[in-house]
Amino acid sequence: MIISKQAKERFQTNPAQFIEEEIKEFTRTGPLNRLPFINDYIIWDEPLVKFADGDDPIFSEYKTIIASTHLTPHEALAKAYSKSSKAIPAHLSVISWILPIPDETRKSNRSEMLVPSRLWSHTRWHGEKFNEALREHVVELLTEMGYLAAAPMMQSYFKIDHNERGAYSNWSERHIAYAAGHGTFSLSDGLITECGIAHRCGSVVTSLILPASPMTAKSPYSNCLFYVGVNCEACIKRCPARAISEKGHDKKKCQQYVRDIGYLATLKEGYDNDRSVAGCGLCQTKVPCEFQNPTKKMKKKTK
Ligand code: B12
Ligand code: SF4
Ligand code: SF4
Repeated sequence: MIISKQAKERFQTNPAQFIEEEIKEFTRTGPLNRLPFINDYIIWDEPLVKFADGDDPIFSEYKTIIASTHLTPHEALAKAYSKSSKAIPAHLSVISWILPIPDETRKSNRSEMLVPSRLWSHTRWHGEKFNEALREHVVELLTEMGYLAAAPMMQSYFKIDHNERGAYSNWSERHIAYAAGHGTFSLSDGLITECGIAHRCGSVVTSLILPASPMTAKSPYSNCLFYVGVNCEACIKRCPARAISEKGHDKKKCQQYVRDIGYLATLKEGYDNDRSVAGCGLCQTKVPCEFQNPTKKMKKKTK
């Protein structure tokens, strides 16, 4: 990667602004953010970008909340460079982005009752390929600038395990996004951000020090209507697998359903993806949290 003199100057003047602009530019212009077989349809809207302090105690808390195997930013970066945690800089930052799903894709999924729409499914398959390219781009950019950087989800050590509740990984992108102040969890498990729940997310750990974004959420669930006392059960009704109830999200039921419809989707015309990753996301569309933080409206009404 060749970085121009002007880009280096922009980086030195304001690294945080530079990183945010680069992520947005890569999304705006990246060929992988388009579906050439659907008139260059754009997969992702403009990303939201935030930063977490690598020393935030929440990362150690995840060892209890998620699993002891969940990596802290220090562990994730050290492992990527095959070094001990002590051998890498003491202070780190985590860059976290949200890739919002555009209106047309969301609308197409709203009318579905069993299998995700073709566009939604392409978001899961082709969209994640773009997300991978974005992770690689950010890592390359930072290493070219002389910093250590790694995208834990792209590392060979990234893994998904299972416990009695279902699947969990050693680098949960949603928990990283929560730490960066992007939003909160919900009854359906999805992360409700300022652009809603219909999105995918990604992250990179770096030795570049960036200003931590403020954490505005009052609690880990405060953007979900159900948890702020509103009788919202829209996601419960939307889930064809009955995987969501007032007790929360049953990951095992959800995973089984997603696997089954992956197969069904490959039988439908135009779903050109691996059958295990056709997606579903019916609980993320035709719901009040689809493209906004629904509790914001409430706050306005009660003012
Ligand atoms: C394994 C996996 C699955 C599994 C399990 C999902 C799950 N809930 O973990 C299955 C196959 C079911 C699945 C399904 C889907 N997935 Co998936 N999946 C993953 C993967 C690879 C790992 C998730 C992980 O590590 N979870 C860790 C466990 C522990 O999380 P959890 O059980 O939800 O955690 C709860 C507790 O920790 C709780 N909690 C309890 N106490 C406390 C206290 C505090 C302080 C906090 C913060 C939290 C907390 O909060 C959480 C929510 O309830 C990630 C990619 C990644 N690397 O992150 C994508 C990911 C989670 N999937 C994603 C998506 C989009 C989907 C689907 C919509 C399918 C699709 N693409 O159409 C469905 C939606 C399911 C749902 N309702 O959430 C997105 C989610 C984005 C979003 N909008 O929220 C991710 C992040 C991929 C990405 N790169 O964007 N997925
Ligand atoms: S549909 Fe309602 S209850 Fe379900 S996650 Fe969204 S706001 Fe929460
Ligand atoms: S992704 Fe599909 S199966 Fe899983 S909880 Fe949402 S609607 Fe239900």
